Amino acid sequence: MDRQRIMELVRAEMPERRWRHTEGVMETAISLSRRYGEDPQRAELAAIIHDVAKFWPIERQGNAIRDNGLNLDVLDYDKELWHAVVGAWVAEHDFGVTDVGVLDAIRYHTSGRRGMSKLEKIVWLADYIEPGRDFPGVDAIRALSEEHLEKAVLAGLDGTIGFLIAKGKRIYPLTIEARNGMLEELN
Ligand code: DGI
Ligand code: FE
Ligand code: FE
Ligand code: FE
Repeated sequence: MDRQRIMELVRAEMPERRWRHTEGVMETAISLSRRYGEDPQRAELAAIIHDVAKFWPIERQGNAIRDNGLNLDVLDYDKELWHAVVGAWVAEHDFGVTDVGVLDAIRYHTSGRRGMSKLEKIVWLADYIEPGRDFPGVDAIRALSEEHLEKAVLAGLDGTIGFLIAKGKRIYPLTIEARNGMLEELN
């Protein structure tokens, strides 16, 4: 399926404000790709699709995971994690995306994981710092993102993990592993 058609279908799945977030992630992912030597078109495609399932009713997300045997372990953790693995499935099965790197960037855009590819880091970070995001500390991470990709992702993971702790929530193990992996890469 071509880029334009995918954009129309994704847009139809979400309210206008979430589409504006998606446009922000596209723009930021393209600019990070140019800076760090990734293919901007692959990053843009992952960005377009990443939140496609975010507004599906949660039962539909859970069913998609169970019925298709996708990353079943996320079912034991926060429901916010589910739309990412469902999004990768939609990308492959409804939009015909075959680039496994793009599919993984969508699949791990919420949790992260150990050993993230450059494309995965870019999409994860773009989701965190796109221009529409507004939370304490985001400007410092935007500035870091212009200096060092891994340091910026680490700061984002620290922020996410701190946020989950403050809310008393459990943390999906891949998120912890993503942070450990980033520290190892920086050593
Ligand atoms: O879909 P978005 O809002 O654009 O962003 P996202 O897909 O990165 O989702 C972030 C939300 O997921 C954020 O509110 C924190 C929540 N979350 C819940 N449990 C976990 C988690 N995020 C991570 N990385 N790891 C978790 O275990
Ligand atoms: Fe998301
Ligand atoms: Fe995120
Ligand atoms: Fe997002």
